[in-house]
Amino acid sequence: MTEPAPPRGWVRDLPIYLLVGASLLTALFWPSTGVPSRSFEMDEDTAPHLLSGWSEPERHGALSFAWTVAHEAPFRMRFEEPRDRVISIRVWPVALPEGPPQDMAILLNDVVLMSYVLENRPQILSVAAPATAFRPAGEEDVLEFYLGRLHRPPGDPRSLAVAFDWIRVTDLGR
Ligand SMILES: [Ca+2]
Repeated sequence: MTEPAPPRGWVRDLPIYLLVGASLLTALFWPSTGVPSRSFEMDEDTAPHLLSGWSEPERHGALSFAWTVAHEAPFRMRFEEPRDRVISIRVWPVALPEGPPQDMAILLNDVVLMSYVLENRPQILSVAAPATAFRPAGEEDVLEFYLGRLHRPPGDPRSLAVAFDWIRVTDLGR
């Protein structure tokens, strides 16, 4: 008698389980143990990465951030090679009038990585980005944020969705 073969779906999905597990571990222990390979502080240096749908980076004391001001806000990056990575962001939504909370989806090169319902406070979100979602070496990768609601606060001519304090990308492996 031979052992029954494990379910094929389980085998097929194993890399995903491992990636998600590594992502959660990274989220739990970073920044105490991990070092992001790329860090975008959403300041003047980040401005060239902001495509449409972003405000100019601004500062409040030592804090630098940029608002998303459209339902779609693409952010361009370039890496030396595709790899499994974890993308982390620190964000907070604009204070919304009555209605549903802000929701946001994160896409990498048109692949949906995750959808979120945001809380009304600063929060750090981490998502696994598999190597297969990245473009070949040297080509531009587009990280895109879809924002559910825009709101124009009193005294501000802009319609705002979500403010970004930083975007950090951590390499996991090949
Ligand atoms: Ca910042």
